[in-house]
Parts: sequence; C-alpha cells; structure tokens
Amino acid sequence: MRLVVFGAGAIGSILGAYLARSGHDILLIGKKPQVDAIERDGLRIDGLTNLTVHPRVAENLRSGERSAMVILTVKSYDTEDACYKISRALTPRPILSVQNGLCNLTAMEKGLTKGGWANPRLYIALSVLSWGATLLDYGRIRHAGTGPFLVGDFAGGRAAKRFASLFEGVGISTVFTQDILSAIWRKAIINAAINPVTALYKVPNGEVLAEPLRSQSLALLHEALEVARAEGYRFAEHEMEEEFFRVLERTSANQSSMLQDVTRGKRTELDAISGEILARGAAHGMKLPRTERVVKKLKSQLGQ
Ligand code: KPL
Repeated sequence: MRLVVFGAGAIGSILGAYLARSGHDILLIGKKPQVDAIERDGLRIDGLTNLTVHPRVAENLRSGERSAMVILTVKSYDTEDACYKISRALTPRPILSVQNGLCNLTAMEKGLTKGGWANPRLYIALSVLSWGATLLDYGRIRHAGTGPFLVGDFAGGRAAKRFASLFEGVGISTVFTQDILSAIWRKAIINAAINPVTALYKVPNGEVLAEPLRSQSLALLHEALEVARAEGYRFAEHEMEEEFFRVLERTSANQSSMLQDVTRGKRTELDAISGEILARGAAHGMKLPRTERVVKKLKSQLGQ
C-alpha cells in the first residue's frame, strides 16, 4: 500500500520502517538533515528491532501524491501546519495522529479544514503509543521499549480500524478503543509526570523510579489527575500510579522525548502537555503549584 508518514522523528521513522520492511511503499516527510541521511544511507533501526530500509523521503508533500492513508507523527506544535499541508496536497482520506499532547485533535481539525477538507472528524483517528524511541543520529533510531498501541476515532471505528489492521499486518500489535480521548488523557497525565522532570534533571526515565524524583513526579501526576477529573475523566488513582511505574520500568533506559528535545536544542512539547494541563486547570479555578513550578523552572532553564 502507498502511505505517507508525515514526520520523520523517532516514532515516525520506526513506524515507517516497520511498514516499509513489510513491502508497503512509504513516503516519509521530514526535515532536510534526516531526509538527506536516509536518502544516502537508508533508515536504520536498532534495539528491539534491527533493520535497515530505504523508504522514499521528501521535505514536502507534493500535490496529488498517492497515499491510501496518512500517519501523522510531527511534534504537537507542528500539527496544524502539517495538516494544512496534507489537506492542500491530498483529498480527504484516513489520517492517524501518533503524537503526544492534548491539543492535536483541535489542531488537526483546524489545519485540515483550512486546507479544504469538509468534516475532517470523519477521517481523523487518534492513537496512544508509549514506546521508548531515540533519534541517535540522522537516519539512525533506537527502539528501546514497546507498549500498547491504542487507536480510536469518532466515526464508529471507520478510520481507526483500518489503521489497526494495517499495523497488525506488519507485526505491531494494536488495540481498537471506543474511548480514545480517555486514553489520550491517561497518556498526557503520564507524560506530564515524567517528561518535565527528566528534562529538568537530564536523567533517563528509570531514574524517576527512585527518590527524590519519584515523589516529585508523583506530585505532578496527582495534579494532572485532578485536572482530568475536573474535565470529566474518572481515572482511579492507584491505576494511574501503576501505569506510571509500568511505563518507567518498560522505558527505564530511555530518555523521554522532552529530554531528547532539550539535549538537541529543539523546541519541547511542554506547552502541549503541562502547559495545557495548567490552562485547563485554570479554567476550572484550580491551583497546580507543583506543575506551575516545574514548568517555570524548565522554561527558565531553556531561556523561554
Ligand atoms: O511518551 C513518552 C515520551 O517520552 O514522550 C514516554 C516514553 C511515555 C515517557 O513519558
């Protein structure tokens, strides 16, 4: 099948590589250094999977490109712009977000509508993927940890089930859920607890299992959980804590995506994760001192 993977970061590259290995014709859209490296040497994945593939790569999506479906793996702050470009180049078709953060659905709808798609919700599928993935160098990615891949949509599974069978067909186990927004909130709570702390102290995820970072992260988890509750999501505290520890153990050797961004001097997804939790908390009149403090500290460390 011809497919576009829009976003050649660590996750987009691994998904693209799995699909290409199984014979799908993949076009990976990425930034120049990544595109150049993949064109020259191929795309190499190490760790849980070891493979080298040679997908087609480009910096931009050409109008009329053939693609049955689109997989969106850009950073959350690029979602609207990427979706605008996709909808300018392609007529409506299923599009799956594999991203972090709480704002992607809104940004996708905005971008796709601006580019001319009517009723984008009919085509949008969302997902939650908790894999440990690191961009070691351009064209070289380490796949360090797996976890569940949940997909869902707003059209009774019409879009999401197509992606689920696509990924199942290439050996990536996928679970369809009726309630993907709950799953996204759960992931955002975990990200809000782990990512800013690992980015601030520059430690791999596993170090959050020990004190003093464990208590600091758990405090962030509890604040984010309160906001989720105010938004109508009733997650049990002990279940969220268990999930938090499970993710840390499964990705213990890995650096969080936020720490990788900080290390590489890239913009982080702090606003789309903790910033959005603060904004939604404020809308409910809530005070979130621990989240506020960590956001402030990290922003001042990054000079923002
Ligand atoms: O999603 C993640 C990330 O690094 O962004 C995990 C691995 C769950 C850590 O929060």
